[in-house]
Amino acid sequence: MATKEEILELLKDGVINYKEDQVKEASQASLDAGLVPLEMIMDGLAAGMEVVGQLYERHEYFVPEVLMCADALYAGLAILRPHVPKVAGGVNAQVVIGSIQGDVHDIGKNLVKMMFDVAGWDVHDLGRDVPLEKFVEEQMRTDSEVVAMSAMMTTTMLGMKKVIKMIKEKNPNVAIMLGGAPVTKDVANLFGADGYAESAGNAVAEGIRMIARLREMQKK
Ligand code: B12
Repeated sequence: MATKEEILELLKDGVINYKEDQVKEASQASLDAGLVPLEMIMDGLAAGMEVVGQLYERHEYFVPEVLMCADALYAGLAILRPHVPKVAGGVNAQVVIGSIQGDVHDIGKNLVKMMFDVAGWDVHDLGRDVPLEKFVEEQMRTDSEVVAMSAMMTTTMLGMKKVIKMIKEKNPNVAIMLGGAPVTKDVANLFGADGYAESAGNAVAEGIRMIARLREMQKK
């Protein structure tokens, strides 16, 4: 039987070289071997996508290759995701999440969504290329305390500032969190957001911190 390291390598290599069947087989093998699915997703699939990003930046890969890599990643995610256990005693909270208008990048957003989901949050996923007003409408419809937006392009991230303004005008008691490669803590502050996390791994902790602050402020 393959070791954990070998399976992680197969997942990573499968994403990098868009070998969808290899990713599917390695994903199933990791489940059969009782390995931790979240670790397979983060250290295998997402780690592979990070390398794809570097290849794209070095102009060794172009959009068609990257799309095939994304397909391979999603094939693995479909197998592993249902096996990521929910965290016991999660917070009772709702989050609206989506990739901002003009932005079709959704891999990072989907990983963040998964983390909120397994942490027991009610997640309202708007998908990708989400019109700015849709974030406002969905927040109001669901009365969610948190809105999380993802942007992967310097051009699209400007839309997040507009959404923050629109939401805060309608309802100041909403905590807004930003993320995505071009977004930094400084950018998030500048846009008037309440929170920022650089990876899916710390998004939930940031969400909980924001909710605690919000509830504290409401008591005053
Ligand atoms: C995959 C990819 C694509 C795929 C997207 C597939 C999909 N379904 O997502 C495809 C091929 C479709 C694509 C298209 C394009 N892409 Co592209 N793409 C990438 C690439 C290679 C990887 C992104 C990725 O998935 N990374 C892996 C995930 C796991 O990481 P992540 O997204 O950063 O997410 C993590 C964190 O950022 C964070 N996070 C993300 N969102 C959120 C949200 C919240 C709330 C929080 C808390 C955290 C958080 O947590 C995540 C997990 O830890 C990047 C290069 C790169 N280095 O990032 C370029 C990149 C983002 N693309 C780029 C460009 C320019 C394009 C195109 C315009 C190319 C073209 N000429 O057509 C189009 C744009 C289409 C559009 N309108 O959106 C540029 C953007 C440049 C910029 N700064 O503006 C990049 C940076 C490449 C480059 N260096 O030029 N792309």
